[in-house]
Amino acid sequence: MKQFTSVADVQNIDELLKTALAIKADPFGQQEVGKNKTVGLIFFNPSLRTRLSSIKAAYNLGANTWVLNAGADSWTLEMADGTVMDGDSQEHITEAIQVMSAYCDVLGVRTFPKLVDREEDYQEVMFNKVKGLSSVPVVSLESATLHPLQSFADLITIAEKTGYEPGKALAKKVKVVMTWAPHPRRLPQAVPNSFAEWFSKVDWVDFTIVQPKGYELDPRFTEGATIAYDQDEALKEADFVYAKNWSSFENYGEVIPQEKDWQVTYEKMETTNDGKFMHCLPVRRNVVVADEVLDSDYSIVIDEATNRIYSAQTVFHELLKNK
Ligand code: SN0
Repeated sequence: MKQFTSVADVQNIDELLKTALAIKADPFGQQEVGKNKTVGLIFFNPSLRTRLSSIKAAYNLGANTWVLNAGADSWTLEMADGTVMDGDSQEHITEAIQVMSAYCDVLGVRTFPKLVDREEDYQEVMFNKVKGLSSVPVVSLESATLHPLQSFADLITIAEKTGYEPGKALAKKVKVVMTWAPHPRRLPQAVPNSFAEWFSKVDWVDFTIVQPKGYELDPRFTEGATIAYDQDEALKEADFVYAKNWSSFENYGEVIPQEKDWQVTYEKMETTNDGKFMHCLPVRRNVVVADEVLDSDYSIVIDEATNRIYSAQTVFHELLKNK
């Protein structure tokens, strides 16, 4: 693995999953890999799980870390080329990234979309700029359109809960349903794009995306998935219910008012195959999902968040092992 920006950087998903399960079983067993190595983490946007799980992952590997909240605890960075910097921006991204990548062996970067210009977001202008300037391998800590560390943690979680062992087929495919859910703000498509991109490639999963009309994701990420519009129908017999809000891809960044309530309720979970409720967090209680679900045995959101450590640790392991 040369970088980790999408599932396309993974040669073999099953092999990576196998490595993750082995690392989780013996989390401090690979400390030679991280010895004298530094993982740098740059956040252009807020984070709780990604930041802390990445730090923990690096420590487990014997590596050290630094974290920079760009703009908040650094100089204000200028992104545009060719500007006359006589305003508020104090340092250009060109120097900043070259310098920061000199201070680490792997560089994690988080950038959110602006949700204004679809082309700009989907071309990953900001993320690619950082990647182009970095002298070390880059890891996505969520970019404008993808969140691969989250999807990989979701895969580890689903594998654990079903008892899937890499290389060994299950007796029956696992039914995973990703459902759109309401939210008061306009959110990125990164988490659902990435989940769709990963799970469309997992051959032991039967993968459905259910959403209101107008919320179809970019078809480049959903190829192979079953696309549905009736939530009650889709949730029937689901083994995993993966809830997430996202804004419209077609009417870019917009929110389309809904007549039906798409919140995941206890009643809806009861129609599943004793399904497990998943969400990447942070989650808006009683908007996206009812308290009764989150506080019940249906919910595995904490297991999912815990596996963020092992998804990051596996990725850092793969990027550092040959350095
Ligand atoms: C982000 C998103 O991409 O949807 C990060 C998820 C890992 N979520 C939010 O921005 C939620 C913020 C809110 O207002 O609830």
